[in-house]
Amino acid sequence: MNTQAWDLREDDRRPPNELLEIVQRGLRARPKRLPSWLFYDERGSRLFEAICEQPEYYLTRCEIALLEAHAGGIADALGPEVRLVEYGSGSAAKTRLLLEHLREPVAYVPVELAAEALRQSVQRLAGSFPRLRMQPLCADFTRPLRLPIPPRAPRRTVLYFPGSTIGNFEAREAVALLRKMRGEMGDNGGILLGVDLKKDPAAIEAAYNDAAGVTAEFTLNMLARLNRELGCDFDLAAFRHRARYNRMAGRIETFLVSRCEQQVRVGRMTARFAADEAMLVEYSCKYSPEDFAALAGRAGLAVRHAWTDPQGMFGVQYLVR
Ligand code: AVJ
Repeated sequence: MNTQAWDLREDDRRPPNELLEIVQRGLRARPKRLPSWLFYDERGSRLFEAICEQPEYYLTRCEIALLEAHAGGIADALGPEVRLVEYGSGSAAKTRLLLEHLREPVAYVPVELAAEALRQSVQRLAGSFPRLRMQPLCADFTRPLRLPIPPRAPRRTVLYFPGSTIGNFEAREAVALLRKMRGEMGDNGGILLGVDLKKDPAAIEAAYNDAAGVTAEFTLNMLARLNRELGCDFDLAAFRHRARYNRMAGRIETFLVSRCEQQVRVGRMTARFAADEAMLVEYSCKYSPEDFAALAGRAGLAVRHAWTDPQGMFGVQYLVR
């Protein structure tokens, strides 16, 4: 086991007063909404890992099945001597499958805000791929990245964005993010991206309402985080998780619903909630392969290859200029 203490590059982690401003702005909005990246403190990252193991949450299992079925073809599409930059790498469990098939990858750059998850994932991967240069970047992938200088010139830079995290962004934001990625990958680079596909709404809704209540705990953890980091006084027992599939919009919409009329202190601000008031905390957009190709087109990207898992639940697309 590699015990090197990875020197994480901390790009631009948000200072606490910026966090407070973001939260206050969200609570002043009508309807109230908070950004979904707030889920991923250390506990939130662990709860997300637990979500991935719930029987209803098909996304992770299907994406893994897809990689198991198509990793060779994906590696052929990407070509040799790739520098792989992973957006929101988390525990990077899927990355292993991909790295095992890539031919002579030059460097792996996981980009992740949760510092501890980043450190652990790199340590685990370094044990299995001793010759691969690990260059972890502790940063927010929605901001311009200062990518480290690769150990040797890669044939191409491929941005890996698995897990359907792109689904957390509304169409306009998703296009803006894809455009930013298009710049970072360079002329001959590409983006390998996972998207959750449209399917039976009941199956989608079940995935975000697991019977064990792990997703509900994950959603409520956002409030615990705000209490801890900003000194707010959210009463977690006074809110509940609600996730519904909006068929028109093709997305899961997750809310924290106030169980009663109440007020909460957020810095110097007092946020008032009516009974049953719903605060939006996450979108998880679902696409058909054609929908997603059209979205990518708006960012100046074309689908070079597309794969789906054997059950047709989840898609992976390789996008190029
Ligand atoms: C990590 C963003 C892909 O939207 O499915 C899981 C997060 N939220 N259950 C998703 C999540 C509730 C997940 N992504």
